[in-house]
Amino acid sequence: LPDHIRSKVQDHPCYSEEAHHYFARMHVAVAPACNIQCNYCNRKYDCSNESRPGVVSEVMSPEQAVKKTLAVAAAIPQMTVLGIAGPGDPLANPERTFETFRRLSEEAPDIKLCVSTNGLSLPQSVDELAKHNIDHVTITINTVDPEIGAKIYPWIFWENKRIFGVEGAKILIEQQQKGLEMLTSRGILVKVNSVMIPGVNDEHLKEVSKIVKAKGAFLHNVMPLIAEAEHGTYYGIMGQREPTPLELEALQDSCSGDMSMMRHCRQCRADAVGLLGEDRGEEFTLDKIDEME
Ligand code: CLF
Ligand code: SF4
Repeated sequence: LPDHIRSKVQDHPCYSEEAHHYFARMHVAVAPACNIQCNYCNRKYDCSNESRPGVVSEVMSPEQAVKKTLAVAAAIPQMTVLGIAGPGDPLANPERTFETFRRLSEEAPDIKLCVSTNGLSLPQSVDELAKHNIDHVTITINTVDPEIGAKIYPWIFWENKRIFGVEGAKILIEQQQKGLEMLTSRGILVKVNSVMIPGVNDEHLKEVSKIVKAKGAFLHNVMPLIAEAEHGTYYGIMGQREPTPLELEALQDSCSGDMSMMRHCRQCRADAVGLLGEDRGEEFTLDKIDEME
């Protein structure tokens, strides 16, 4: 890797396989609203852009989020990255998300800032992201084909209207691709997350991988659909099956070409704290942070 990129990824547990053994990340759940509907969403729990269903995250204010970040940073020195990943879409909550980033870039300039989004509001957010020195952006891109998109996204909320089906999916896809190009042209590292949905986008994700790589994405993370009916997702209720571990691995292999594939994702919750796969969120609830003071 060139030096300027290595310095950005060497202590980021998601962007570097090596780093995830030594460095921790934390998420603050400051973003409750969302501007699209995904058929795999379990927002009752957390945004499934990245998140594993659990109990719902404790939604906090930017002020509380900063307080929590500083407390965790003091307790866990390996915590190098602060991410906002839900429980809705961070960029659908721009005041809350950017207020948190602004304060952290002032109060904790050594912590890397990271954000994960469905991409609908990305193009209009790129300037603001660059302003706060956000070097790591994840876009969840599940398709580049509006017909497939209509099977994944029943609607989007766009310019004060709900737009359904193929028409909505087309706008979402255009915004995601435009946002990706804007970020990579500014040298911001972009990771693309894709949810593998058997029979819906599994074959198609190879094409997605080629396209996002050609546009300069740094890493592609193909994650398995989580569709447990008890979490009330549309797919869960409709009996959509999840991929098997072997199917997931085969797809990751066939996407790998010469773009790096992320294979150590743990589908974290929107309030995860600690090394990947470790969740120390319970140690740092707002109540407990108040007690620490
Ligand atoms: Fe969080 Fe995501 Fe940033 Fe990482 S998680 S916002 S890039 S700091 Fe990482 Fe967790 Fe997988 Fe996400 S293991 S779900 S890829
Ligand atoms: Fe749910 Fe996230 Fe999709 Fe929004 S982007 S509908 S929160 S999975």
